[in-house]
Amino acid sequence: MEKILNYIDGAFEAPCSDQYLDNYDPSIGKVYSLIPDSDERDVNKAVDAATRAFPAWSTLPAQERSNILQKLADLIDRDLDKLALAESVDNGKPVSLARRLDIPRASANIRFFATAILHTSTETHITDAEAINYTTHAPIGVAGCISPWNLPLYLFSWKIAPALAAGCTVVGKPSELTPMTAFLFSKLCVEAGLPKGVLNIVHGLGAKAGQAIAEHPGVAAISFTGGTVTGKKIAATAAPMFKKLSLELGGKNPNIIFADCDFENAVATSIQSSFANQGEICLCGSRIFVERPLYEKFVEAFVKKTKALVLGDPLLNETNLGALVSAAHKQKVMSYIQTAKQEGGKILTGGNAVNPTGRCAEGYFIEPTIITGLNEHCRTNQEEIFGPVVTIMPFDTEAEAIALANSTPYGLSATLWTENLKRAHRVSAAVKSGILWVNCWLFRDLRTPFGGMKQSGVGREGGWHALKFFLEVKNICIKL
Ligand code: TXE
Repeated sequence: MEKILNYIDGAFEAPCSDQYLDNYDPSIGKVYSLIPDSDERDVNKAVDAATRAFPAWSTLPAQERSNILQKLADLIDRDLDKLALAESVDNGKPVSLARRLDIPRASANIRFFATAILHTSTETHITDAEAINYTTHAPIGVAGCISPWNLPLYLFSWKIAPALAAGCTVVGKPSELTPMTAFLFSKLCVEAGLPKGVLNIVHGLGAKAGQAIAEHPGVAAISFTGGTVTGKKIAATAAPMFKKLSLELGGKNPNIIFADCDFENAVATSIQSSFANQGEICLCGSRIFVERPLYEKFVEAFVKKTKALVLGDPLLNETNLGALVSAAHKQKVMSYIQTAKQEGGKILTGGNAVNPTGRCAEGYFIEPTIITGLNEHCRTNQEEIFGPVVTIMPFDTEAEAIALANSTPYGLSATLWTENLKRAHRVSAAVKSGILWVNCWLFRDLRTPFGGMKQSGVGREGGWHALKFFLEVKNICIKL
């Protein structure tokens, strides 16, 4: 069985413990590879390597850093099919989605930051005729990048690309549920000529390897994407050490549909925003609010389209929904469907675990599920389910829609459907979320800020926000 290895100081290594964890293919429910069960000894080695590599990498001319990173992006493109297949097998997502979204976005992220550093500028402030101030931005040091399982290579690249481009060296930890594409990526780093120690990848459990990264005094900044509970733990560890922190956490995003919307577009896109990647995207709109005059019509069309979605083998091109990432996660999502029923919810379609016939009979599949009849305060509408489950609720006024949208502790993203421009501006201003999409969903311009309010996180990624996170700002004042 294939053994994944840590990538430390440019070499591939077994974990110090010599222990491995099982890695499951969730579409068949079987172990197919082994993951290093790394601990603080491996993290110490990785931080040492990153510390040694920092002086040379951080002072390498931007053009040379850019060339190496662009080579890496080219290699990802070259290996698109191989990486997409690996992502699908590791995560359970449809291979067509990985080929269309995950892998191309990973190379796009790297290319974006590799070229962004060629176009930077700094501020200068002239204080009357007395002094001149100029501001420098220097890489902060060794960065810890901890990423989740839902968009494995995509979100890993979203963190390491700005860190490496900024001149930091990195200790990265992909999720223990989906380590494969980061492992394949580490091989591409060698091929691209990334100097040893610049990027180190330690595989293993969050509470062990991840926690050791958060605790290590040699790590100056932590960029994390994952659950809110984990984010709190990392903040509790890293904040008293005054580490710089960027936390991209969970969401319970509203999808607000006004009666004057472009109906066909709203329905079709809501299918995507509800069920893409089995609903395992932090930006999915899991609470759908529909203005009452449109409510019945929307529900009917939305249920019909949902029933037409193809659930099953992620390796087949016609599949729309694959497997959930793990048996434990499937259990968690099913328990929320149970909770919804206990809370008085009505299941309009779905609600069941599925065992497809053939190859995937033991996989972790759940039908796309639509629930109505719940109020905004119940657990189903307050807690992040992170699966193919949405609720639909009617509303009567714009003020009510805003109140419903803002009724959770989260504030990551929101979607709004209306043809009324003034209303679009008003509602966008009033909804408390870091990202607002009007008449679209997941439309991303990599230059724009990305991140959440309230319990959805601290800080922003994307564009200059991401680069600046990995840079330390210094002002130099010279008296004239
Ligand atoms: O995430 P975790 P999990 C949400 C979603 C999901 C829940 C839990 O609701 O059901 O989070 O998922 C590492 N110190 N999202 O358990 O645990 C871990 O190894 C340092 C939302 O997979 O937060 C992994 O690499 N690191 C989300 C990463 O943190 C630790 C995407 C994320 O794992 C650690 C995924 C610790 N103490 C899940 N504990 C989004 N918003 O995109 C764990 N880790």
